[in-house]
Amino acid sequence: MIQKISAEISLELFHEMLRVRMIEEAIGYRYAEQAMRCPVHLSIGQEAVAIGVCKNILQTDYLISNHRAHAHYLAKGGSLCKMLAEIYGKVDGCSSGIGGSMHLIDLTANIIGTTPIVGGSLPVGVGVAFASLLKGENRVTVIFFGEGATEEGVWAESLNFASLKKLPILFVCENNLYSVYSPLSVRQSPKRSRVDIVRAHGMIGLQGSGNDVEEVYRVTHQAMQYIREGKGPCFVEFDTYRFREHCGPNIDDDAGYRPIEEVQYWHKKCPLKVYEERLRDQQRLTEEVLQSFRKKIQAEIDEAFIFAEKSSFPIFDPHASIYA
Ligand SMILES: Cc1ncc(C[n+]2csc(CCOP(=O)(O)OP(=O)(O)O)c2C)c(N)n1
Ligand SMILES: [Mg+2]
Repeated sequence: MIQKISAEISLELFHEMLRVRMIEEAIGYRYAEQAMRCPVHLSIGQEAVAIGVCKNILQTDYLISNHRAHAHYLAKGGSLCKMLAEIYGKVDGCSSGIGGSMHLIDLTANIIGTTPIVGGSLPVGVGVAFASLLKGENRVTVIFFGEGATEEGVWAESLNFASLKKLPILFVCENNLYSVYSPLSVRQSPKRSRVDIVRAHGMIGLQGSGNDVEEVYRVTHQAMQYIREGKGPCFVEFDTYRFREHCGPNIDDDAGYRPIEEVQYWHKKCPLKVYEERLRDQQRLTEEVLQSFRKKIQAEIDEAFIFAEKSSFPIFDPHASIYA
């Protein structure tokens, strides 16, 4: 496993997490204007998983994700302008304005799609990887899903087929401990280890802290080496926590389904805050650099919102194909 992360990579990891955080905070802030035309599932608090994973993958690799996909899409190099236009339901959106936040596609970045059917990203990603293998491509397919997806039957079918065919897949489980309002403890036995399930299918399974971007980067690096050597699929599970409500821009700490001590514990482990402190201690990040990052990102966000607002609404044609 790689031990040292260069100053250059660490600043990039921080910058990319900050960018995703600022973009989603802007979406949250402007959601009340009611110009966004779809529900949004924000990844605020979970950025380290998307960034640490995607730092290890190439533009040519494929990505499939779920309903909570903004961070994955942005980390993989999807266009921000097109993502915001999509959320605004506009024709210049990455899915022509008819998909919304949960159906993001950017084929120029090899983001094949995102799906809100829990577990749905699994078989779609397995199919993409199988097709890629048959075509003789040398690409990895990365599949993101929440821990809720591991309660769906299709989870077992996907693991079995991926392992049987030694498909080049990185399965990424973002375990934020909740499926909507239900904690993991009322859904899965404490003895049910997802890593053990994966291993029972003859696959490699690794775990790490999803709030430590360097740990996510290192664990994923190890997994990707194995996959790129043609040894078959790999599963990684990262523990993390969402800071906003399941769906929507609000903070719902007073809703009562999550103990306040638990919320506070995870806020102390905020991936951005923790990493900013570490980089400052290591003298890799100065106040000046931080402010220049913020300024540049804010300018990009402002421009992207203007792009989304100026774009027009699509004229719905049920026979049109965005793949044409
Ligand atoms: C098959 C299916 N069942 C139920 C739902 C409703 N639903 C949408 S998101 C969600 C929670 C999924 O939890 P998890 O996979 O852990 O992802 P998270 O929202 O925590 O990121 C549920 C139950 C759905 N979209 N699809
Ligand atoms: Mg979850």
